[in-house]
Amino acid sequence: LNWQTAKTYEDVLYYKAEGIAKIAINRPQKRNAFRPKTISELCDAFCDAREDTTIGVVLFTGAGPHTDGRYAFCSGGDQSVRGHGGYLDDAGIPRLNVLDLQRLIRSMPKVVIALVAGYAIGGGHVLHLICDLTIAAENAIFGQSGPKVGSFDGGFGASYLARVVGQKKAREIWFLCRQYNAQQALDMGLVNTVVPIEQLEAEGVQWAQEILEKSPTAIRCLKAAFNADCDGQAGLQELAGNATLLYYMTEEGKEGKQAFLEKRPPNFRDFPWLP
Ligand code: 2NE
Repeated sequence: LNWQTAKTYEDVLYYKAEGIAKIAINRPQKRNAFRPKTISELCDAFCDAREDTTIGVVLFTGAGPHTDGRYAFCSGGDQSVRGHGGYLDDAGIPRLNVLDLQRLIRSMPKVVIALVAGYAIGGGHVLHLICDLTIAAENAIFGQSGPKVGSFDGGFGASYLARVVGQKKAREIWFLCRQYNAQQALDMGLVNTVVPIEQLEAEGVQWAQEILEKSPTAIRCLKAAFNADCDGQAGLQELAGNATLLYYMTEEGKEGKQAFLEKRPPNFRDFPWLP
């Protein structure tokens, strides 16, 4: 496709072509971890795509590879700007504004397809999860990391994950923080298909073009219908966001972040497993 730049940002690339929008996180040197500014820019681009009546499908991806040759969709919140209560914006205000982005992707009446090459980890894993469809490259790696780095997503990251892969698998994913390859993700219903990395975008465009042949109103009603079944999870998301904010203020939460930044294993041994 002849992608045209739709808007220019610092952390995000945004293109449009033939009814399709392509939005990419552009921080490959950080495995596409997001800071509050990244999320504000993503929300701006997604809002623009939602408002544009010529756009029916959004491809959401991560720019790459990094100079070390490795790819990432997104590695979650940028731990280097994590402060007391959230991720600090330029004014020093702690934010968990990725929750706003989750709600936007979920509620916009257009189809959002995640194209995942490399890592989709932590809050980055939840971002692919919340998309309507996921196409994985063969090198994709999926997982949650919160209990290692002093974080959790008790909203869609827990309850919607359990809807997608089942309670047992979702608990395994969160409690053990293992990483899963593309084939394992396909086997557990976490992604729709797996393709060689060279074909990732072309496959996304192909899926988008098939969707664009369909009735916009039927598609929007179906997306709303699939969402409605899980709408209680939207309330859980807001409550869980508050719990995460409070957890980020604790010594236990801070130990996880600090360990990641110091490139050492976390030491949670001093914190009790309360009854
Ligand atoms: C993604 C992963 C597994 C990749 O590992 P590897 O070995 O391929 O790369 P490396 O060396 O860890 O990362 C490359 C560079 O990117 C930075 C690293 O620090 C490193 O920087 P340099 O040493 O080259 O300077 N980087 C990677 N991820 C980062 C991050 N999230 N924040 C800041 N810098 C990051 C490996 O990198 C990894 O495990 N990353 C962390 C994943 C993680 O725990 N994310 C946060 C989860 S919490 C969350 O996202 C969240 C939430 O739970 C609730 C609300 C909001 C957010």
